[in-house]
Amino acid sequence: MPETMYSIKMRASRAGAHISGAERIVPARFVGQVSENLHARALGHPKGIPDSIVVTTTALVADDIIYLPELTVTELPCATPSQARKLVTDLLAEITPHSDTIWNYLETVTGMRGAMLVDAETGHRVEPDMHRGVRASTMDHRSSLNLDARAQPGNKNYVHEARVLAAKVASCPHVVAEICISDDPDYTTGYACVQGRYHRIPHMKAAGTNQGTRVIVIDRSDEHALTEISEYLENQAVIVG
Ligand code: WAQ
Ligand code: MG
Repeated sequence: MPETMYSIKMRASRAGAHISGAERIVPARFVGQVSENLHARALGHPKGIPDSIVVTTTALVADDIIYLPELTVTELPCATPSQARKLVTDLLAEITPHSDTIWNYLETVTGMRGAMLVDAETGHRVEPDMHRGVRASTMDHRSSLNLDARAQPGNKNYVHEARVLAAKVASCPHVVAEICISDDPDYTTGYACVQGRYHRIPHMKAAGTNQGTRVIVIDRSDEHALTEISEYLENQAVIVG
């Protein structure tokens, strides 16, 4: 019998405020080691020491897992946040008249566990829970399937994790774009993924601030769009790579 795959989700908080979260999908034999690594990661996060770390481990049905290729990445030259603003708003202009409103969300909203959902047609935020946002979950990179669990570091691999999340979000029905700025104070490279094209953008924010967030721009014309998006992003198991 093939080995059962498990989804492992970690979230860490202090006094109810989100500090960090992570998602993995690994075969049964790696569950123990990966849980340990996720605890180490929660305890070592630059945003502070958590008073709660929740790790949830759930078995997956093999046939329910979707396998996606990596997105093609273009790195755009960018030296300052104001250049980033121009790059991002120009890219978004392809899909919405509200690119300035969206940049404003990116610069002012922070501290969410998940992403904002923004209606491309109105520029309004439409996520059901404005405090939490919608969280993409149940996903991992293919390299997790054959890792030597002892060699896996507890640290966050920003590039890998962002690519996995962006590939899952880009494959979600009704999604037209996603823009991301890390809330980790020293990670200033972000991205804008528009219609499946991933643009990596350095210096999206000034170093040293906790400001960071994600916006997912959606086409809401289908009446079921919001529920389908939340269901897919949170629960559909996806392995990328
Ligand atoms: N689902 C939805 N939104 C999320 C998720 C998730 N699983 N994880 C984080 N967010 C939101 C949340 O509001 C965070 O505050 C914000 O995104 C930033 O998350 O090529 O590290 O994990 O080098 O800090 C980009 C790397 C790294 C680009 C982004 O984001 C590259 C990063 P962070
Ligand atoms: Mg972060």
